[in-house]
Amino acid sequence: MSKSYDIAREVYASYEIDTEKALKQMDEIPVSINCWQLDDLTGFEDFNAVPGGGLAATGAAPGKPASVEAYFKDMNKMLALVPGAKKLALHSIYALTEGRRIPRNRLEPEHFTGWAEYAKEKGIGLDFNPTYFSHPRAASGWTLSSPDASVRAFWIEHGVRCRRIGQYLGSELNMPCVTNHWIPDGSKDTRADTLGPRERLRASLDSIFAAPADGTPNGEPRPESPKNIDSLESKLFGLGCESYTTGSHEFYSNYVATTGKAILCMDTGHYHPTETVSSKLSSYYAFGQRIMLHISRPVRWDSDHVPVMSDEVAAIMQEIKRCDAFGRTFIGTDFFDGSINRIAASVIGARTVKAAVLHALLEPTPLLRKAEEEDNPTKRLVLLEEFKTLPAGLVFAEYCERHGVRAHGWLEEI
Ligand code: RNT
Ligand code: ZN
Repeated sequence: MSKSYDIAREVYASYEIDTEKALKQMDEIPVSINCWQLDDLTGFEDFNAVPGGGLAATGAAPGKPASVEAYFKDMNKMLALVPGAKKLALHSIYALTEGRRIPRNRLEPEHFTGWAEYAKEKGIGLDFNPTYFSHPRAASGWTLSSPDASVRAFWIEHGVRCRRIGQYLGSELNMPCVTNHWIPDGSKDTRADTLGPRERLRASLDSIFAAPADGTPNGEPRPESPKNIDSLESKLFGLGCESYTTGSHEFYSNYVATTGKAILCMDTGHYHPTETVSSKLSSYYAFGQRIMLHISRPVRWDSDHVPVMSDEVAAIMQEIKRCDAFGRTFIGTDFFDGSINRIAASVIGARTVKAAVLHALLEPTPLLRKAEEEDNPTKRLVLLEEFKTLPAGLVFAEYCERHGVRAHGWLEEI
């Protein structure tokens, strides 16, 4: 135990906060790191692929992996530099097929056995994402809400298969896998018909979720702790899709609330610039909802920069803590920046999110509550400001050391 941690422990104790308890809680709050930062969302289907669906990874930093082997080498390095409980969020285009081209509507759990083994070896969990973009069948800009029934059928089958893969990954690792569905559908210019695509999306989702991912026949009791949890990710707009997005926040909020078949995924880059995810959370918790998060950093728009310790990232974690909702919130990252070292980018984003979680766990929330109950907003504000500069960084350094990861100077290892 370092001298600086000892000092931090004393400081927090004077605010009635037990740093040891916070460090223990960290082991139960994994951060799910998006696997696609390492290669600009290229995936293993085609090493020359560029992302579609209005997504763009910009930057020309050297070292982008050009083979599965090179990718895993980078992944090993990245995981070794992020302390503590982790998951990896995979995309279906990262299937391990030994060079065989498997159509997306033919993907099977067996194409992810390699990932399950890898995760077991590393002691981490896995989340999953169907890839409803970067594909000729998505070239029109419409997938699950397409007017073309054969296009919809193709992507419905992809969704069904991805849920089964999620179920497989969750069972193998004995930890729920969140299978997150994001679709790019929308329109560059004003639409006369905004309802049609949404009705089609609703029907497509109903088909995808019709059968339980675990293979339980419909109508039979489901296992109490399903190994696959589906989430639906909304968005405001994408490149080339500025005027209308089928899967809006309101659309998925309603789908989730009325069907109970999935949970909502909120990406911090997917709202109007003055809207915050932190301010939305408790409205979902109040209805017993669970939430999946994509922590990203929008810069003026949904730009997917590397997350930093912004007011909003700190506020999201504080809000989860204040609502006592870490148990029903899945925290993940989503960014892709090719302008800086890609491994370091992943490490920065993941460590930042973890540090924000720890910072929130160390918040002397009961003292704030007390000031509020005493109707003393002056004291509340004094405390809020004081807490911002307590030595959370020293506790995070201790967390890193206990997990065998360098607190400082880790960049030298890349
Ligand atoms: C896109 C969504 C989605 C993707 C990933 C690659 O705007 O944020 O989560 O970034 O699926
Ligand atoms: Zn996202």
